[in-house]
Amino acid sequence: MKFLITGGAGFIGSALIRHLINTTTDTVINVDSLTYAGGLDSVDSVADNSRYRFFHTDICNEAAMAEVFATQQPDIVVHLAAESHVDRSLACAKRFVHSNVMGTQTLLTTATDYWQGLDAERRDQFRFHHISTDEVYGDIPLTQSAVSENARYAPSSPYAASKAASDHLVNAWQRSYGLPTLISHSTNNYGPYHHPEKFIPRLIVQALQGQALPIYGDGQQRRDWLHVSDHVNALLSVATHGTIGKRYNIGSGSETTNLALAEQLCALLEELAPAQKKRCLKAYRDLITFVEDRPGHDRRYAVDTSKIKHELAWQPQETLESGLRKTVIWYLENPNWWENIVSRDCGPARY
Ligand code: TDX
Repeated sequence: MKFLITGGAGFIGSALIRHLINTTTDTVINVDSLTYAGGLDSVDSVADNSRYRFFHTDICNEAAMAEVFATQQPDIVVHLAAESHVDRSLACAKRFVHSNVMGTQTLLTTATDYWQGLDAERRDQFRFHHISTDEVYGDIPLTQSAVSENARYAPSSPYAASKAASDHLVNAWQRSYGLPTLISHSTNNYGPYHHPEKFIPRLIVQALQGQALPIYGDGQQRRDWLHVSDHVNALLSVATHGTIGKRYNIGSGSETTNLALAEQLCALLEELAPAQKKRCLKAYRDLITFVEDRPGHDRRYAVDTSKIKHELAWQPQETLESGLRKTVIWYLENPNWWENIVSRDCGPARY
């Protein structure tokens, strides 16, 4: 099978590519525009494989995308390319609308043109899997149970609104043109090659540098954390066995507050790289610093994952403890990767 993966130099896309090249016989076409958040070092280990191809292409470039479809003839598109950091969307929403909304529309248009030209058998087998987020459902009060795929959309941030808009486009292309689409809504991911602007890698990297660990507001916001390897398995199940036109929630069920997570990370770091040995003046825990809250900050995300578990027999393999431990070890063993990123100017990450 030939996978066309957009955003394959990003955090989740690169994990998917490493998995496909290392554990299957599938071919991977990686399309990425290499923004500040993407780097080919995350796919270095598979770059020489004959089943891997890279195109330095922006999904907003219709002619270039049409060319990729025509020459590469993919069977499955997994659309991960997106601006993804909520704080950046608050600082500059335009980029998010451009990449996430216009980019998805362009990709849908080129994919549909290509799909309509396939022979009947290949047209039947073709899939367009769009990767969405649990953030499209908005804030889920503590008194409410986890939401199913039937919950109404109520995005809070410009990022979440841009993802919601792109989901609507995907559904419209399915309904209007019959494009065989699927959508999945994952909870917060974490794992190797995660850009240090995001919460977990930011805390690890800043702790190791003896810097303050910023907790927005009171730190009582709740997130469900999914190891990226579990997400990769889930999205392959959806892309290859999901029902056309359906949406699937993906999550681990490890809901925790940001403050509790920060404390858990500090404890792991003390065990694996004691602060005193790293010549930090303080214990990692003492670096925790409450800072101004994020505007419109959602207090809680919580998705009901019964559908993917029952229909596609998917289960997460990592617990939060096992996944965090592996992640901390990865950051300890790969300082060159994150030092290179933190030394670069990626522009303002906060509003
Ligand atoms: O320094 C920080 N301090 C802090 O308290 C940062 C960066 C974050 N936070 C809080 C905000 C959130 O409540 O931690 C939580 C997680 O923050 P992020 O890592 O920025 O993730 P979040 O805003 O929850 O969104 C993420 O999950 C859903 C991804 O960035 C999205 O792309 C994904 O769709």
